[in-house]
Amino acid sequence: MAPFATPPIRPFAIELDRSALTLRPEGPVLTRRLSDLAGLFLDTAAWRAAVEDGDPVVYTVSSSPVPESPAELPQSITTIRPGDVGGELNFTKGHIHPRPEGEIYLGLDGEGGLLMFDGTDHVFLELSRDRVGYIPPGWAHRSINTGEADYSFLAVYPGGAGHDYGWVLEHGFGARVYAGSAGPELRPFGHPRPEPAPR
Ligand code: M6P
Ligand code: ZN
Repeated sequence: MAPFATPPIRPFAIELDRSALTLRPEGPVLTRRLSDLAGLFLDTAAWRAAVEDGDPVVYTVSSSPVPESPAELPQSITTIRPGDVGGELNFTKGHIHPRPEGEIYLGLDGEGGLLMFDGTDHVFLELSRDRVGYIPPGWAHRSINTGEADYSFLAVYPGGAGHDYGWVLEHGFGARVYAGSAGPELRPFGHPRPEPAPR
């Protein structure tokens, strides 16, 4: 048998609860509020005002118990609440994998999409229910709720890939997604970076 950094876990079934949008058995659950997304929305004044006005939950990530260890394939369901900050639609922080490895997303419920950026090019994929998005190695990825209800998707990713959030603060995503009168509008960069958030 191949050597493992941590002992591999035993085979088991995971149930995807389509109504609760959770995985069972459940592992860690992460909740990210607006204050956790400092420095990411372009309109810093609108972001600060919304943080002071209740600091709403923007998204939750419900994982199975498969650990984030090399050679494992953890999964999670992310649910992003609808809304915007200064017109910019709610999103996940977004990250790039320090170890360049791919990832798979499956749209489960609601309307949303996947924005990817390799430092030069950006790609936006609409990813509603039953569409699979492929994130190649070397592409930063962020999900966006473009609808008026919760948006949920399943992610399956290499457990040793890691999450680099600093790269996103430094490089952005090449585009931002806004609520437009005729639906979501992708606005390519050219925008200044937001002011640094206060500590
Ligand atoms: C998906 C996966 C996770 C990620 C989560 C939230 O479920 O890509 O690895 O943690 O989305 O995204 P972020 O880490 O960018 O906040
Ligand atoms: Zn990832």
